Amino acid sequence: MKKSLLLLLTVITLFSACNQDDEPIVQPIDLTIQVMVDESFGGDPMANAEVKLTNVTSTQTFSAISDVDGFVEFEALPSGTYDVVATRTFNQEEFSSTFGYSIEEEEVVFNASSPALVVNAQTSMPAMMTLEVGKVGDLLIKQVYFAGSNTREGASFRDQFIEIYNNSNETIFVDGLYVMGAYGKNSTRESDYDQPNGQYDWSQSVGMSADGDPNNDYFYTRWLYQVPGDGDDYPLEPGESIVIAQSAQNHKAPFTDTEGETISVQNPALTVDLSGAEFEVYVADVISNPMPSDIDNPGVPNMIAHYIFGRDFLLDNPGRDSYLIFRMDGDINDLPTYADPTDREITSETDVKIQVPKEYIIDGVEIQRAPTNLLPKKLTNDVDASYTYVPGGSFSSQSVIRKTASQVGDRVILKDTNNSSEDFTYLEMAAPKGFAN
Ligand SMILES: [Ca+2]
Ligand SMILES: [Ca+2]
Repeated sequence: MKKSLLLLLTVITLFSACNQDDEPIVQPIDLTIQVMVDESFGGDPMANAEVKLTNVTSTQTFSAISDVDGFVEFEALPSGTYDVVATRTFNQEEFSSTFGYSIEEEEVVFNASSPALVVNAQTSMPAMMTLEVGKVGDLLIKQVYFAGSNTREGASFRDQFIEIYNNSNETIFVDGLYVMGAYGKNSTRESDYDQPNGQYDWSQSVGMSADGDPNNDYFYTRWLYQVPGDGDDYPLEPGESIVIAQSAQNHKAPFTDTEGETISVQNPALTVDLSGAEFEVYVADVISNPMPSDIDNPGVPNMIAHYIFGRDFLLDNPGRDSYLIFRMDGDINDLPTYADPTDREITSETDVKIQVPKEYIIDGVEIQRAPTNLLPKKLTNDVDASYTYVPGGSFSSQSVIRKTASQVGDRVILKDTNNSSEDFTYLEMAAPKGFAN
């Protein structure tokens, strides 16, 4: 018995030796890999990542799933060179519950690869893999200060601003971004030109020739401005924002208006310092009767005006505007324009609105005056399922602001479920670059 076992072992040894030819003897190695996520998503260990190893010589494969600390272990792995691939796939629901913002894609796949990992006794453990992903998320409307501040003690409505935030994981150039107030019916009075929801029925607009549904596939301009730049002038890092001011002045301190008068406030605590705004609207060079407070701060680039409402960048201070940001290739002036459907006789004097395709929209927020005083919605439910408002109303110094969903590393991720009653709250005192929580 003993003899035959010995013989068998000898045979195996000989067989192995022959089979291995001149290759070195392979030692089994216990390999530990830790899977991390990219810094833009916090740089933390990533659980539930699939790690797949392929031996580049034998093509033998091994795979395992990372634990809560991002670790995977492969026991008694033949030493050699391996192609290592790690992936972590999130569906929409899992992504938004993990990171706090919704995605348009069906799923997001994070990847890491190490095409030639040498696994032997000298391999340092754990071997690190960092999962990366393409751009996830986009620009968001973060804060809208439409209410303005007390007309006697504050700055009235000249201190209004909009803040736009990079909620993605990559730098975005804001050059060319359009910022728009959506036009719509601001009364509940019925007319022959309404949709069932009370909003204008644009299909009845004189000369309407749009492809698709004029009411649900397009928005119409109440005002429209565009960030200047050639495409590479205004980079915005993840977690950073731009403030677009009506007038980029420190509204807390006295300043001189275009008529040489001093503008000052009795109670600086009611208003905001917009002298550090990234952009401002200046229309005094295009319209004949600008607000006296429409001053050009030479240190702050001016927005390009495409469609002006009123005498400056006037946001409806009771809260009857809704706001959109979008991008488009080509010339905005090539888009068709239509009068609102109650306007039945079109002349050269008719105020026609630019028709903006919904497919261009990046983000939108519907504003109302109060839950007890609702107007027909201007935005479609897929852009904003509900609305937000400031409880203090006009001249209250309050702003609507997006809630913070999560923080990964230094990057604050804002909540975005395309439902502003969920995504927004308000600040008692508007705060450029501030956060809600
Ligand atoms: Ca201005
Ligand atoms: Ca300026």
